[in-house]
Amino acid sequence: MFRTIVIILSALSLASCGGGGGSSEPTPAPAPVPAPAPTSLSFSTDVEEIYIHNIATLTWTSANASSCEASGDWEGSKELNGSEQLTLRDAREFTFNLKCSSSNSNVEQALSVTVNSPYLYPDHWDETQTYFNNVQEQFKNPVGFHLEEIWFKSLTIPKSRFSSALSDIFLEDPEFRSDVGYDTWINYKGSTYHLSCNWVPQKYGEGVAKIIEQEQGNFKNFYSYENEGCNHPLPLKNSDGSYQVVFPGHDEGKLAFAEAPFAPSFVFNLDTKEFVDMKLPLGSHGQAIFDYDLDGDDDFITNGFNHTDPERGNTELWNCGWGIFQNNGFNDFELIPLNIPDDVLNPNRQNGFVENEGCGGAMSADAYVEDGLLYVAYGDFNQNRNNADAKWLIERERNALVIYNANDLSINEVIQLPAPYVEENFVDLEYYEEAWIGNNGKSHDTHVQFMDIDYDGDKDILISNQSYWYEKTSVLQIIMNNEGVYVDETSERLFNWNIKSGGLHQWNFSDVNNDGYLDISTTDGCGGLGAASVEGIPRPWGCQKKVAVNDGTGHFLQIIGPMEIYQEVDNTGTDYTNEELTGSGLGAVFSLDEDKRARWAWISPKDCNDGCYADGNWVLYITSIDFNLSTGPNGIDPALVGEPGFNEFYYLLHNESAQKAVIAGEYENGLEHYIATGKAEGLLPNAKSISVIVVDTYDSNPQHSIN
Ligand SMILES: [Ca+2]
Ligand SMILES: [Ca+2]
Ligand SMILES: [Ca+2]
Ligand SMILES: [Ca+2]
Repeated sequence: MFRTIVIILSALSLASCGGGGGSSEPTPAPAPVPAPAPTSLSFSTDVEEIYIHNIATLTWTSANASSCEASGDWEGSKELNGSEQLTLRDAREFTFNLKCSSSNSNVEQALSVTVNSPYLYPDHWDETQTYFNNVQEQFKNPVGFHLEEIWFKSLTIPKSRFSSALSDIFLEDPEFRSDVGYDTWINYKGSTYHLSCNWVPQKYGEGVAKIIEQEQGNFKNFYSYENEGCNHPLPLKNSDGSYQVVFPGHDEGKLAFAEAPFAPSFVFNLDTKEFVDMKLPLGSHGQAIFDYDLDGDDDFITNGFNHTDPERGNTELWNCGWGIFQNNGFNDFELIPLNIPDDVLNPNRQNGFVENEGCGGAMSADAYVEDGLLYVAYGDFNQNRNNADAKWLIERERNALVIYNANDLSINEVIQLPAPYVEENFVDLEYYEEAWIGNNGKSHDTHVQFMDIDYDGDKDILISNQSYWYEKTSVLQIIMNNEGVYVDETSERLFNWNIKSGGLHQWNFSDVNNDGYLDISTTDGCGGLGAASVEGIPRPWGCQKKVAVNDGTGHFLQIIGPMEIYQEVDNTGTDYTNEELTGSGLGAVFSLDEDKRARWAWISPKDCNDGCYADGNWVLYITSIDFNLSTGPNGIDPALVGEPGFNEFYYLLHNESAQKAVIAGEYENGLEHYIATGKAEGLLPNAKSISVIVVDTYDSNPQHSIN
């Protein structure tokens, strides 16, 4: 451009000379100084709003400039054209000024980038701490494990992330309620089914099976089936992806009428949405799903299998009470009796007793098959007391692991498990009733599950230890398998964990935060403080509705509990002694839908709270969280700040320097510590380099093993 202008100026001079015609040499006129073009600048950013620790790229192009200078939230001399990546670490509005200049003009532009914090903390620690302190004052024994602020604040999901959709339903049954019954869920053909069934204390044959179908938080259908009683829905999955949901019969309401707790069993067909009577009474207190014949179709083990006892008018005695339901298709099971060590059966009691006759028993069990052996862990285990030749000597009131030959179910080995946590660690424990002396003991061990919770390749054992006394307590006992030696590590492995809660009869394993490690969702009623009453404790506080994440090495921390789930109910009711308040409606049934979104379905009487009956009018709630749970602080995705895979619980638990720094207030959470110093120091952000993930991505259904 400049060159072109010069040439034009020269041509004008020549023309002027030609017009002179004089004798002297022409004198060139002085060239006029050209007016320089003004400086210009184009300045842009690729993002206007980001989360902290993310990068904004600034790009600029100048013209007619000899220098560029940055100011505001960046500084220094810049190239005339360029781009720069800036990692913005503070949550605020950043302003970037760029001024490009020549000798006689300049231009300045400003950009702004809004930087947000993704962190959202719960605001109810003080409230929660007050409840724990008030309850603890009443009791000699602990009310929970690791109830420190750091675990609550760093990982609890804030109440503000929950919301509920309400629907009216009608069901004319005053006994429609949760207790005593437990729940689970499955996802099937795009829908999520929340499954529950119960029996009613002191009432004969008053059970109801309840199934709520929802799709992405939208209520679709409610299926119910009045029955004599049951307490655990068992969704059995087949290798072809189909399901049948078995509701094994169980009605302890009959005990008040001096009858055994047998009740008809039934099965739900997910395609026809029909309940089908199995014509099979059971007293199924405790049971578990496993694959007995390793064919990919779920089978289950249960007690209460001896309904054909001739003393009850039946003709054939199968066994002492335990058995396996081998799944051969919809409502098609082979029933396989299973003896407890030292059981002695009597084929025909009409002919009198046989030597050593008698049955052992157990209230709960889980099983798995490996290398030709069937492993069964029994809770509230006891052996045949009449057997003078008892072969397997397990102390009274202790739980046991029994190893059978899988082909003939003969017993290979019996291993005594550590004493129930409460019996070993609590003071002044009492028996629930005399009949439990020497049998159940001072703990009621209501549920058992094998799971390799620390991902080291061997199966650990979880048992629910309850005590039904003044200090009503539910402990999830964690028994680690250390190369065949079983060790109680409960108190080291549970965090932010209330044990003054409902009876903990069931929990499910699913990967709620999508890191490949199975987490726990617990389910039970709102037993809470039992007979005790503590001023100002809201009723939902004692509900056994936890979601707890696994750090990848078998430690579990509660991230969600009843105070977050039940935000719509009246929290002011505190009367634990009023029978009316103990069980109306359906407690929150957890699910993880196919999009990995955590939801709860629950039912409450319409326009009345806590214990009333609204003439069949109920409100069905579907409570959802507004994001997918992940492994960062308070469940956020750590990728939001550029650290995918970071696990807040693992990091704080296993890196003491980080934990101390956060407790001291030097960093707002573990992730901030990691970004600031821990990463450079080589601190581990998760368990992945030290434990073996068996499945990278679980589906959203409950998992029964990690084989
Ligand atoms: Ca099977
Ligand atoms: Ca026990
Ligand atoms: Ca293990
Ligand atoms: Ca997980």
